[in-house]
Amino acid sequence: MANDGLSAGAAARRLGVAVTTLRTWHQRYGLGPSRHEPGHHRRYTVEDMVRLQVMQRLTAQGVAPAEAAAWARRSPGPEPDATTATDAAPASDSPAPASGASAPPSGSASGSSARASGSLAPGDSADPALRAAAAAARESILALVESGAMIADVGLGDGRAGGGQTIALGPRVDPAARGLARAAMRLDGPSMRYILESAVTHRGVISAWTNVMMPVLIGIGERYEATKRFVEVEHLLSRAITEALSIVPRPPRELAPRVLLAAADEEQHTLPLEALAAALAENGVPSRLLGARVPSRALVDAVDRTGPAVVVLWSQLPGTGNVAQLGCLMALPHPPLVIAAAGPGWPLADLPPTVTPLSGLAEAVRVVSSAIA
Ligand code: B12
Repeated sequence: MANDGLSAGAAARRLGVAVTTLRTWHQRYGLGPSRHEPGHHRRYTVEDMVRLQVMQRLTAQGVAPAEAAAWARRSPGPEPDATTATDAAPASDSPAPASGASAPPSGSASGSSARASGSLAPGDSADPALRAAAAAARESILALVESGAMIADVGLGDGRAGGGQTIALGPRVDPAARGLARAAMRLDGPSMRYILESAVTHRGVISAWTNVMMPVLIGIGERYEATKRFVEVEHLLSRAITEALSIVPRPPRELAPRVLLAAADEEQHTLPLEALAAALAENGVPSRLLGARVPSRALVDAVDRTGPAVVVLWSQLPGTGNVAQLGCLMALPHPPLVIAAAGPGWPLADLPPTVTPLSGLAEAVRVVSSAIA
């Protein structure tokens, strides 16, 4: 950005929003261009652009515009003289935005800024001051959203947005889960992925699954049950969760998987197994995930061919928790060391004593990891 700032049109293009949106943000929320020279239109400075990016990011996440604007106005900006006070070309050593009260703990957002979407001007390498400011703003936002502080502070817990199309979540649910639920109801895939990937990256799989993914899945399940609607939300959310869990780096190829994960015959629910595979990977434990609806014959063949020490069979629905399928594994000449029945579909009272019931993700990671240790 030239030192004299950007016109409204140029600012809008950089942000990827309409000029009318910028005008609205200016008139209603005071996020206007601050550089003014007599006889010329006002221009957007670097600080203005950083604020606009905060505004854009937060509104995309479902934060009400007035609340997003309040955050944007408080967002850290470059030192005042970095861009506006001198006529010298913006130097690459222009100060990065000062750490304000809302600055993230240092290093808390590292590693995921590359994935954070909504950058100010992707590829705009000619503008170091703006790039530095934007990067710092992104880090701040990421850390705040991730910590839940931002969404909590702006009072997202009231379920107002979305015209009543909300997913009911408990009163003490994690703020990131609220953001996810809102994004899900808006069918806003990019925001869902942003929230989910942030959670997985910064909190780890078990916490992301338990505190962010599960409440929203359970909420959308209840919503579906009550209305027989929102299948599209459930599908997009499932997809986003699958994608977010897949970003966890898998252990090196040389480490042969000794854990087999499969959904029971006719069982289409696989997300808990995907969470288990990702959480195991985080612990350095590789696994083979066969996926949905694995018939007994296929399961037995896979065990025969790969000789796993642990098999985890998932049943979500009572109709798929068929103990006979576990029996097929137990009857093998070389049965796996641990045969685990996971999920609410299994009739716990009828499980053979040699089958290990698993009731939670953290427990499953512990049992599986220690079985192959
Ligand atoms: C996503 C989803 C789908 C997706 C699955 C996508 C995928 N890739 O997995 C799709 C669209 C395919 C789907 C299909 C169907 N679904 Co569905 N689905 C869900 C939803 C929203 C989440 C499922 C999930 O991942 N649950 C896991 C966690 C989030 O929930 P949980 O099981 O209650 O968690 C408990 C335990 O499992 C345990 N736990 C949690 N995580 C982990 C992890 C491990 C490793 C372990 C050991 C334990 C554990 O802790 C929790 C506390 O006890 C649920 C809602 C729900 N409450 O589960 C409905 C739900 C399971 N589905 C339901 C239904 C009815 C169906 C369909 C029959 C719909 C239809 N008409 O076609 C089909 C079933 C097809 C089939 N034969 O399997 C009902 C089941 C009702 C019932 N009990 O019979 C539910 C409960 C929704 C509802 N409230 O009505 N579904």
